[in-house]
Amino acid sequence: MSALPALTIAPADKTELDLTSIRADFPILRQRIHGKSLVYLDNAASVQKPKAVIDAISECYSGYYANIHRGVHLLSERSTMAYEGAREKVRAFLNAASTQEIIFTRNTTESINLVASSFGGSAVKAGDEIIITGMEHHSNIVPWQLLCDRMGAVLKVAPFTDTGELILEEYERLLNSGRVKLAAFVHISNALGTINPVKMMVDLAHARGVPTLVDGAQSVPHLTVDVQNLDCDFYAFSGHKLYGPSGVGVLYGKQALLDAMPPYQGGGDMISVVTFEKTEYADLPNKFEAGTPNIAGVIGMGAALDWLNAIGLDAVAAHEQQLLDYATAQLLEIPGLIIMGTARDKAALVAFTLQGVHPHDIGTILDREGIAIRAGHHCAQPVMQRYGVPATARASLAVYNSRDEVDALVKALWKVKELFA
Ligand code: C6P
Repeated sequence: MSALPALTIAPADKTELDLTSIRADFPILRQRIHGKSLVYLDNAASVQKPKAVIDAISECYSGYYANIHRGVHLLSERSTMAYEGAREKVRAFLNAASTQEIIFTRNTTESINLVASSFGGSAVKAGDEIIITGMEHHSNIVPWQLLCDRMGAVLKVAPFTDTGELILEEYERLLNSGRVKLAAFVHISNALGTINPVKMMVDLAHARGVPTLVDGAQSVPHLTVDVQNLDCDFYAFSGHKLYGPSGVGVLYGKQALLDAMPPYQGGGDMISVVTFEKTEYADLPNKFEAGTPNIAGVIGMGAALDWLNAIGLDAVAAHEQQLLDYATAQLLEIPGLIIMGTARDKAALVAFTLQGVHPHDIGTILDREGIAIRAGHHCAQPVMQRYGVPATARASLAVYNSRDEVDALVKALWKVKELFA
C-alpha cells in the first residue's frame, strides 16, 4: 500500500514570525489571571518586556552598575560605555546623523515638554501660533497650551474626518498664516490607530519655514522610522512602548536646533564650567541630560532595540496588520459594536463602543476572562469629544499576540453582548 501524501496544514498565523519562540521570550505571558491564561491586549498603554531586557537590567545592577560620566573606576567606565552604547543603538534605530541628536528623557511626555519649554520658550513670541491636530494625546496638547499661556501665543488645531483621517487641506491652510512657529503632530494616534502622513506633513510645514515635532510614542514599536528621510526637526518616544523599561524616553532633535536651544533643566552633567557668576553648558547631548539619568533603564532600552531588530520591524508590521484585519472583520460581526477610527492607513489597535454597555464594564468583564484591554478616554479627551462619547474600549496588539488571542477577545465580547441583551 502506498503511503498517503503528507498533509500540509497552514499555520494559524500566516507570517514569517516564529510566534512560539517570540512568546517564549516573555515570562509574563505564562501568567494566569483570574485562573485564565493571560491575553494581553493593552499594548498601546505599555508593552510587556522580553527576557533579554529584564536580563540586561539585572546584569547591569548585579554586574557593573555605577554612576556614569563621572568616575575613573572600572564600574563607572563600564556603565558609561553601556549607556553610551545604547545611545548609538537609538541613533542607528532612527537613522539619526549623530548621537549628539539623541537625548535621553523619562518618556514621550518629557521629550515634548523639553521642546515646548526650551525651543518654545526661546522661539515663540506673543501672537505666534503652534499647530497640532485634533487627534493628539494630552502629552502633545497640554505642553503647548502651557507655552501659549506663558508667551501669549495661540494654539491652532487641524481637524480630522469621521474615519479618523487628518484633513490635510485644513492643516495646510493653518500653516499659511505666516505666524506659525512649530507644527507638532502624532505619527500614530493612540485613540484611533490612524497612521498620519507625517513625511507629507513635514514637507508642507518646511515649505513655509515651519519646524516640526512628531509624537512617535505609538509608532516606533510598529514601523520603521528614519528621521533623516522624514526630515522632521524633533521626534519623541518612550522606551516602555518599545519593549523597553518605563522611565526612559528619547528626544531626537536636529543638531543645529538643539545647539541653539537653551538647557531645559540645570544641574550636574549638563555643564562644562560652573562659577557663581556664570555657567558654561556641556555640548550635546549632555546639555539636555541634567542629573543622574535612568542608567539601567537606558541600557535596558538598548537591549530592547537589539531584540526588536533581530525580529525585524517589517516582519512585526506584517504580523500585526494580519492580526488587525482578522480582529476587525470579526469584531464587526458583533451587533452594536462600532469601531472608532477606520483610517485606510491604520496601526494595530481597535477602539470601539458596544451599544448599551459602558466601556469600563466591557473592560471589567474581559478582565475576568483574563483579557487585558484599556477602557477610558486614553488621554485623548478631544478625540472622545469629537465623536461625542465619554470613552471607548481599546484592544491594542503587539508582536507577541496571536489569532487565538483575538478569538478569545471576540468570544468574550459576544459574552458581554449576551449579558447586556
Ligand atoms: N499613551 C495609551 O494608553 P508617556 O506616558 O510619556 O510614555 O506617553 C505619552 C503618550 C504620548 N503620545 C501618544 C500618542 C501616546 O499614546 C502616549 C501614551 C498611552 O494610549 C498611555 S495614556
